[in-house]
Formats: sequence, structure tokens, C-alpha cells
Amino acid sequence: MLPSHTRKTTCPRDCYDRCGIVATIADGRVIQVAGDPDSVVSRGSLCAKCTLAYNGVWLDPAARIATPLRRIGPKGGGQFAPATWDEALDDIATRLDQIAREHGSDTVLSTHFQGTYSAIACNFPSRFFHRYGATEVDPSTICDKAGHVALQAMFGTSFEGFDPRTAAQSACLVMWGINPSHSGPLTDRFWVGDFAGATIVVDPVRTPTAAMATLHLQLHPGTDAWLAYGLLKLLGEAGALDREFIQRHVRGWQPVQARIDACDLDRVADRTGVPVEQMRRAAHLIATGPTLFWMGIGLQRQHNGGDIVRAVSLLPAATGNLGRPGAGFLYMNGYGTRGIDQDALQRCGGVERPMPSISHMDLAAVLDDPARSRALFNWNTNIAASAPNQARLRQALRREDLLTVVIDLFHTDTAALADWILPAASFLEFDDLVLSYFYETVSAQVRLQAPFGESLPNQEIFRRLARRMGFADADLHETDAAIIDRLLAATGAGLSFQELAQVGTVFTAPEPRIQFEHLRFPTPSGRIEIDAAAFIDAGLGPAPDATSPDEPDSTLRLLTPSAYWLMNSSYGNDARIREQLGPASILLNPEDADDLGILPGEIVTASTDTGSLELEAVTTNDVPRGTAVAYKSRWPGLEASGQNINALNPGLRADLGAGTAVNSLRVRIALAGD
Ligand SMILES: Nc1nc2c(c(=O)[nH]1)N[C@H]1C(S)=C(S)[C@@H](COP(=O)(O)OP(=O)(O)OC[C@H]3O[C@@H](n4cnc5c(=O)[nH]c(N)nc54)[C@H](O)[C@@H]3O)O[C@H]1N2
Ligand SMILES: Nc1nc2c(c(=O)[nH]1)N[C@H]1C(S)=C(S)[C@@H](COP(=O)(O)OP(=O)(O)OC[C@H]3O[C@@H](n4cnc5c(=O)[nH]c(N)nc54)[C@H](O)[C@@H]3O)O[C@H]1N2
Ligand SMILES: [Mo]
Repeated sequence: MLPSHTRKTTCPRDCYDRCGIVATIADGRVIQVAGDPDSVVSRGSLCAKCTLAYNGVWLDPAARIATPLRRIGPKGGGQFAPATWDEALDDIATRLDQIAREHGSDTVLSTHFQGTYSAIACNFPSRFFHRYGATEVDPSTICDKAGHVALQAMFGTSFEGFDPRTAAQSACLVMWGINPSHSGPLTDRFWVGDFAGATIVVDPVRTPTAAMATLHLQLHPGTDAWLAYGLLKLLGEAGALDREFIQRHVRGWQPVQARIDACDLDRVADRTGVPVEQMRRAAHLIATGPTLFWMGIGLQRQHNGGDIVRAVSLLPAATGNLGRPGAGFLYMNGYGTRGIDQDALQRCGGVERPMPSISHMDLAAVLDDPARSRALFNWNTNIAASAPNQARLRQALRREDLLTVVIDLFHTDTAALADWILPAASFLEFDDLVLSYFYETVSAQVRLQAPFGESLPNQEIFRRLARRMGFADADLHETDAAIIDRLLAATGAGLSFQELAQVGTVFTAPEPRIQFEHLRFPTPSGRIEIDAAAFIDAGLGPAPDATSPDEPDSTLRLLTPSAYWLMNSSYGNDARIREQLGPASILLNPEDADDLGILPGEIVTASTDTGSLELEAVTTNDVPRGTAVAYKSRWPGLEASGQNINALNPGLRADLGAGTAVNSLRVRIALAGD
């Protein structure tokens, strides 16, 4: 045995962190994964879940898919036989040709997301589907769509937030509907932990981030627009609204001002559950500024999620917290902040037509309809766990006439429903770049070992399939090395891939970028458009509406945010992660539990018109009355019930972009068996 050695790489999970990794390699195999002490972001740490999973199921040959697998029994029966890549790709190519001829290529659906977020493996396969003419299941609709549509309409972009490094010049940080203690634990520990000014968390749940904050505004879910107006009212009374900035840079302010004038703070307190005194304190901290507003993704998964983001983003606009150091808002920092065109990575040059798309909210219905769906490709995602309408979706996936191809590392619940399972290589097995959606960095993902078994990186699978289909387009055959060189050059980082691999992660610019530095907004008017056409066309008012049609009743509002121990459904099959997760549970306020006659530890049934699920009751004052919490994305097949929380969700929609409103779900809770 050769002595072991270490190499750096970067974690590419769909998370705000971008942790540096040091892997120990012996005999050509990774034997241990740990944090990289040199990482500018994670400073030697790797989060608890990745530490367990990367040293657990990700290194476990018994868990990985080794070869292409062909279904041999009935659909969903779980019987598969190994096949060669030639057999798999020939069969898939033949059937794709036939579907295009007989039914139209748009009856082939591509569903994908950020199972791996590295630039090539996450984006390149879409080139193939663009060329073929498939329909995309818009990935954003399951996650962050309403927020993107709102910010793009109002500011012209949702992908240029504040540069996190500007926090050093900031006096106040507002974290609105985000829980980095779960969704970006190293960012929570270091970036939030280092923040020298005041921190305000706006969240119905007393999360660990909220518990550490200067001020926690624990509002009722979906009442954020009320709170935003309340804060604007108090900021106005304190003389902290920047009238000159509004005059010059904001279009459509008048209806907002009218609502502020009419705003009754006691009523806001009543609707939101936030006392006026706390609002006053928050307004004072925000006014002191400069202030950063970090808007979470959980925030906008509400029936009024678009209007909520629109209302919250009035705060930086109205207080002039834009265009200067230490100020701004962040939803996401896109590839564009580092000079890279992400769309170009996903498109096949020369093909003019845009890809048709559907919302995840409609996926189950489309899969139920043979006229609209003849084939489904599922890659970088695990829809049987993550998508709404779980029972209907899984039933539709049993259709014998639907060609289902699932590309994954593991035997997920979605893979169990496939005709073909294709083995994907893991991030430890190929070179790629990782571009954080929070920090303005570029990182090297480094090939540390040969791909497991016959597995291949996503992009190589689609290059080979393109060849089988006779697609000669240059974009479908661009090599990884060429893409990496091109993207790295575009970032201006001034490093070769080999040099980047030595250090792991670098900031692409030496100084923090100032968000909207020149105060020219990429909207049609060049100003911030509160009354953008996209809002009016979607049926929203000229100003964001605070009135929530969702009146309290005997049901509870169910929130299903990020679990600390899971990465969406990833890691749900790791034994030590499962130990940490414990049984599927639901968090209830003790008084709600009391009213329902439920004791901690008892099994309750949570139900909606779409489905029901048994969960263990946990009582905690961390959740307010009227709200329940059950963390998302356990593996359905590993639960006694065979389902997870998405069995309850009919695919509720937000007000913009056909995005998910899963956090608006109302559930009935009762003792199981009652
Ligand atoms: N550990 C872990 N990390 C993850 C993920 C994971 O599954 N596990 N998933 C990744 C992905 S895909 C994403 S999109 C991000 C999401 O990460 P975040 O942006 O943090 O979103 P969530 O975790 O969904 O929810 C964040 C908070 O929003 C609150 N919230 C819910 N409804 C409302 C509301 O109406 N108003 C307000 N103000 N707050 C509300 C919830 O209580 C929760 O504490 O995390 C990423 N990171
Ligand atoms: N109830 C409820 N449901 C939700 C949410 C919620 O808040 N509440 N949040 C939603 C959100 S924000 C999101 S983003 C979605 C996420 O849901 P999904 O997109 O389903 O994410 P994962 O569950 O992590 O599934 C990713 C899959 O990709 C696989 N994978 C990892 N690396 C690779 C690779 O290199 N190649 C290939 N082919 N596969 C790979 C993993 O093994 C895993 O099975 O879930 C949504 N579901
Ligand atoms: Mo997400």
C-alpha cells in the first residue's frame, strides 16, 4: 500500500456555504474527507451532515450505483439487471427518436436541479435537452421562483445581491425568512458570527440563528408584508426614509406611501404577532445603518410570496440602503457576478427556439397525461421525495408507457420507479468549478479518484447520448477542460485550474463589489419599479398587498424548511444521518398541543385533502401558536409510511412564476387513530 496523501477540493452541494475540503487518499481511493484549514469561507470546518455523509454513504461501495441498470420486472417493482453503457444509451436513443417522430420531442421532460451544483455537471446536460427539443420542468418553481420573478421585475435582477464581504462596513444585518444555522451552517458560524453590528431575524420559528440575534421578530407565517409596512411607517416617523433617493430612483412610490399613511401599527401587531415596541426597535437599528437585508428562500414559499419579497425589498429601496458600502439586499449572487453567463452553459448554440417549460406544481398532472409526457429524465434531483403531490406523482411514474431515466449515485425512491438507472460519478471523481450563490468566489472541484464502477459525470453521459442521436453540435461535445479554462478566464481570477486546485477557493475580485454602485437599475425605466408590468400582468396591485386572505382557523400552518441533518433528500440514506434524524416528527406550540389533547411523544396524524402522514409530536415554544414545523426531504421509502411530508402538498402555488407555496399549507392535526 502506498502511503496516503491529501488533496484539496470543494463541496458542491446546494447550500450557501462553499466549504473547502481536504481529502485523504490511499491506493487511489478517498478514505477520509475533512474541512480545509486554508478555506477562506469554512476555515477548516466541514458541516456536521457532510462530515457524516461524505465519510459514510458517499464512500460506501454497497450504496453506490455501479453500472447502468435496466428494469426487468413491473414498473416500480424494484427489479433491475446490470447492462452496459452501449446497451443503455442505444436503447434510450432509439426510444427518443421514436418519441420525437410519433409524439413530438416536447413530450420528453427534463427534470433536474442542484443535486450537484458544480458548473458543468449542473448545467451542461440541459444543452442536450435544448437541442432535442424537450420540455423543461422549471427547477426554480420548486424552490425560489416567486422571489426571482419579484426581484427581477422590481430591480431588473435577482442575481446581484450585496457582496457578503461588505458586511465589514455594515451596522445592521436583517435576516428575513432565512435560517443559515441549517441552510448554511458555516456561513452562520463565521459570516454571521463575525458580524460586528446588530442582527435582526424575521422568522416564525425561533431558529438557532434567531436565538443568537440582537432581535428576533417572530411573526406569523405569510404576514411579512404587514410587517414591512409597519417598519416603513416607523422609519417614516423617525425621518429615516430617504425621500431624495425615492424621488430619483423609485417608480410607483405613491400607492406605497398611501398604504404607509393608512397603516395602523396596532393592527400590524395584531396580524403579525410582533409587538409595536419590537418593531420600533427594529426600525431604529435599520435606520442606524448601513443595513444589509438577506432575504431567504423559505420566505417566498407562500401563496403571497412574490408580494412578500416585493414588500420586504421596499425597505432597502426606501431607506437608501443601495449603491453604497455595507448596504444592500441579497437573494442570490449568480454566475454573472463573476463574469459567467449561466444560460449559455445550458443552451445549445444554433438552436433558436427557447425550451418550453412547465412548473413543478403541474408535474404530477402532466405525468398523468400520456398526450403530454412520453419520457422523463430525472437527473440531479429526486422528485419522489422532493416534489409536491407525492402519491399522484409516484402513481404516474408507474405508467408502463412512460420511459423513465434516472441518473443518480444512489438507489433513491425515484430510481426505484425508473426503466433505466444510470450511475453518476460523485464530485470526488471529476474536475469542475463551483461558483457559490452567496460568496463571490470560484472554487476547484478536483478529481481525487477514478469514477466508481462504470459511473460517469452527468456531462459525459449526455455527450455520449448526443453522439448516439447523431447530434454533432459543437456545444454538445465541448470538453470539461475547455469549459473550465473558458469559465476561469471569464472570472478574471487570474489562475489556471491547477493553480486554483492548490488553493481551493478564491474571491474573483480583490475588493467587495458595491451592489447597484451606479444606481442604474436594469429595468425598462432604469429605476426601481414597484409597479412593474410583470406585477400588474400577474394580477397584483400597484403596491404590494399586505392583506393576507389566509385567516386563522382551526388548522395549523405547516412550514417544511431545511433540515439540519439533510441536504434536501441527499444523505437521507446514510445510517449515521438517520440516527441523528430520529423519527419523523412535527413541532407544535405547547398550547396548540394542549388544545388538541396531544402529549409530547405521541403519534399524530397530519392531514390535508391531498394526503395524511403520521408523525411524532414534539412540543416547543420555538414555534408560535398556529404554526407547525416538519423538516423537509426524508426518504419516503425508508419511512414506515412509505411517504414524506410532500404527500400532504397538492402543489400550492405562489402569486408569481408558478412557484411553490408549500409553506402556506394548512394541516389538520389529531391524535393518530382518533
Ligand atoms: N441543511 C440543509 N441546508 C440546505 C438545504 C437543506 O435541505 N438542508 N437546502 C438548500 C436549499 S435547496 C435551499 S433553497 C436553501 C433554503 O434555505 P433558506 O433560505 O434558509 O430556506 P428554508 O430553510 O426553507 O427556510 C428558512 C426559514 O424561513 C422561515 N419561514 C417560513 N415561512 C416564512 C414566512 O412566511 N415568513 C418568514 N419571515 N419566514 C418564513 C422558516 O421558518 C425557516 O426558518 O437551503 C439550502 N441549504
Ligand atoms: N415540503 C417541501 N418540499 C421541498 C422543499 C420545501 O421547502 N418543502 N424545498 C424544495 C427545494 S428548495 C428544493 S431545491 C428541492 C430539492 O430537491 P431535489 O432537487 O430532489 O434535491 P435532492 O433531494 O438533494 O436530490 C438531489 C439528487 O441528486 C443526486 N446527485 C448528487 N450528485 C449528483 C450528480 O453529480 N449527478 C447526478 N445525476 N445526481 C447527483 C443526489 O444523490 C440526490 O438523489 O426540494 C424541494 N422540496
Ligand atoms: Mo432549493
